[in-house]
Amino acid sequence: MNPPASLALNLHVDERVAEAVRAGLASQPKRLPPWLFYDEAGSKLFEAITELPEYYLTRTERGILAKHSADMIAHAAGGRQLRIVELGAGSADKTRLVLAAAVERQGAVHYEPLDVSASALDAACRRIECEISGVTVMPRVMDYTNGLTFMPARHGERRLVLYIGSSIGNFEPFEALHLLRRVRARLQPGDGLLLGVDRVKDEATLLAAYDDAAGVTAAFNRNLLARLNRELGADFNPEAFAHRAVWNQAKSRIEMHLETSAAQRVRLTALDFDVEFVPGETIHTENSYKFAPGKAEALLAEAGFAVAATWTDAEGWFTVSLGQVE
Ligand code: AVJ
Repeated sequence: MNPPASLALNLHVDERVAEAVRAGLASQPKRLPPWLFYDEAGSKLFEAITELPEYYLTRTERGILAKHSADMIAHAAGGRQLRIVELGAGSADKTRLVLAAAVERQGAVHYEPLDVSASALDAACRRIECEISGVTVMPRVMDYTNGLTFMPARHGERRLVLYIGSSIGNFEPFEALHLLRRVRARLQPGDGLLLGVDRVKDEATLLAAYDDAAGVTAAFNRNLLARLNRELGADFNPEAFAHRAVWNQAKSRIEMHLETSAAQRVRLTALDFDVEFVPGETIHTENSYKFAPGKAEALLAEAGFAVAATWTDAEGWFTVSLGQVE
């Protein structure tokens, strides 16, 4: 038997990546899952996106948290000590506002960030422990879309789960509901979930946020192909693919695609797999669902939460809702 191509290439292939790429590029239309964006280069590009003038999401949510985190914490705590868990913590930049409000109210707080990226968690922990005294960080590397566990809460404590940043927008509505139900199943009466979602707004604003003038989002999208070159020994020419952002009105979502103008054949050596493209063919790389007023609250209710409050910005562009277990 021949040794696997990955050995000859001296690549350490992540089976989860290999499986997702094989399935996605064999389907029609072709697709790749958005979690593949976040290798080291992709995570850096995403951080750059959050600072773009067109990408209103991060600064709008930060504004809501800056203004209302004390109120959010008071609602969630209801006179008890809070323990905070965060799903997909990433750089945990906006989380610091919530943690500072919790420390302000109760003196000290346990913070349990969960993320698939160990390097992102590491950096976030160091920053938080250095910058906010009173926060004890207990990071755990976890893919919360597969299984979800929390540290046991102490008697009399309440748990607050943070799921902010519009991360839920990457999921199909039924997947989002299942995820929130799984979170709900882990919680006790009194516990809460703080959910940040992006709202439907005028198409031009939405499109600009996913197709910025500086081309950072285009680079973020194409980095996916560069990642396959690096990790799977593929020979994509990322520049041969155009970045496309589309507003799908019927499904209330922004879609990102990569589109090739010319026919080509790409080899993924580590997978021993060839992929053919016809002119104009696309790879669907992301959905980012946008919520109509009341939709986030309806989703929380369907997942078994009582909606305690929703906070928004002056323009109603982004919302943060608190769901509680009764
Ligand atoms: C991290 C999923 C919230 O959908 O806005 C940013 C990712 N994609 N620009 C989003 C993203 C293109 C982002 N989320």
